[in-house]
Amino acid sequence: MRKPTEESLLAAAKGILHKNWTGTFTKPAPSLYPHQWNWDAGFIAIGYAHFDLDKAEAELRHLFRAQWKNGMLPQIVFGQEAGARYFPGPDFWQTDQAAAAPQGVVTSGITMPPVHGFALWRMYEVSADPGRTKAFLREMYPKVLAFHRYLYRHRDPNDEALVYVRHPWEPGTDNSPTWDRPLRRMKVQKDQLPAYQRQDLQNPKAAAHRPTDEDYDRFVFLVDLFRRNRYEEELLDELCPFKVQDPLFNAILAWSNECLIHIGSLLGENVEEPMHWHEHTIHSLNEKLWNEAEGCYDAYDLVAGERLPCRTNSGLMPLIGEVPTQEQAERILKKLESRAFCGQSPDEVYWCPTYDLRAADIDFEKYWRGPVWINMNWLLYQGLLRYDFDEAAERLRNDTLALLERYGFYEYFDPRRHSKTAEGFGTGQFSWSAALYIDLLSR
Ligand code: 9WN
Repeated sequence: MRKPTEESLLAAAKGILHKNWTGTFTKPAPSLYPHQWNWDAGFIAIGYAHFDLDKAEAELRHLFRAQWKNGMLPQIVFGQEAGARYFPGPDFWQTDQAAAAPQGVVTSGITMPPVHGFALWRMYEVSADPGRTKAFLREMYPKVLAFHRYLYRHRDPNDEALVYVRHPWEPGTDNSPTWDRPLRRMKVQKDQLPAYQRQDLQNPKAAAHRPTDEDYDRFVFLVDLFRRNRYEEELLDELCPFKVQDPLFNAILAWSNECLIHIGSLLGENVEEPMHWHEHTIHSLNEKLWNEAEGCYDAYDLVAGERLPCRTNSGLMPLIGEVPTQEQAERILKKLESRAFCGQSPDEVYWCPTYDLRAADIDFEKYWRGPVWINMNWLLYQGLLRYDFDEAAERLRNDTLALLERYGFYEYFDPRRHSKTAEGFGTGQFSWSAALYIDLLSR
């Protein structure tokens, strides 16, 4: 039985998705993010699958219609909304220069985490009409395979089955402290940067928490490098000064590989290819990124050839793909239950802060540098369930629902439970917060 507050929040969550629906896709939020974003679309489709299969399918169809000829699935698919303001827009990306760009649709020129395999499988699990959803899986399966193929072909130069991100927008955790070191290493001369104007500072509730101008200079520097090289994969691989193997991105890949195996098997396909990826990615995550002293996974900087100690909750995420052994998973649980993510007392914070609470530069309000994000909680929850860490999973679910009940469907949240100034931050009416609430409530 749902509580009355849950019933009304459920209605509000559906209302947000309805409001952000443009007729062809769902915006992440009413004005800050006026186009379609890649991993948002996956989370949003999971929410819709509970009550509107038409929209769940339309969401992913719209995204995959923008897939590049080389399989790359873009971070942003630009919509046509009048007055939509976002930087960088199509004029800045200039992806029409790219031989691999699709016709008739305008996109950015980088990618995002491959959530679509598990999003499709979750859609199938909750679908009220499995026959219909199976037909949809048949339509999407080759497209998702093509995307994974792109990642293994173009983002894994050492054949490790660990793929790299080439821009902090690719892992989705744009402002994570894990990127500080590789970003600072990049020499960017302001007078050689193209002129640009940020649009993300106009939202008063988000402005103070967004990445700094120095970070944006680096974000822009990278995009400029990509467009000057017409998005040619070999050139970008050679020239890009930011190439990081992220445990979150690779954990998502591992889980989606596994779901591709489920989907392919359901459809009677030969699943050797995803099986091969699956095995190798899991092996390499453990061989290369596991940090035995810390009990979590690190990132790896391919340009500097060094490990990037990961103090964010991305380092716990390989749980989702059942990457760690039982013993490693128990170390991860211990980490989650330690001061790193709990603070001094068990009820000090809502789980799960994105950054180690003991870090000198933790910031409870800044974008990806401390606040709780609902998609990260949703992922971690799946991971805990996989290892039967039921108590921790239940706490994480309760904390997530409590945050949404207390503050509404914001983009991210101050984790401090007893702070009088704590709030929900970023944009309100955030689609994936609403969509994943719907999914979490159904458990
Ligand atoms: C850049 C849309 C996206 C999310 C990302 C989140 C934020 C964009 C931005 O918004 O990133 O992609 O302008 O900061 O960090 O995870 O997909 O919701």
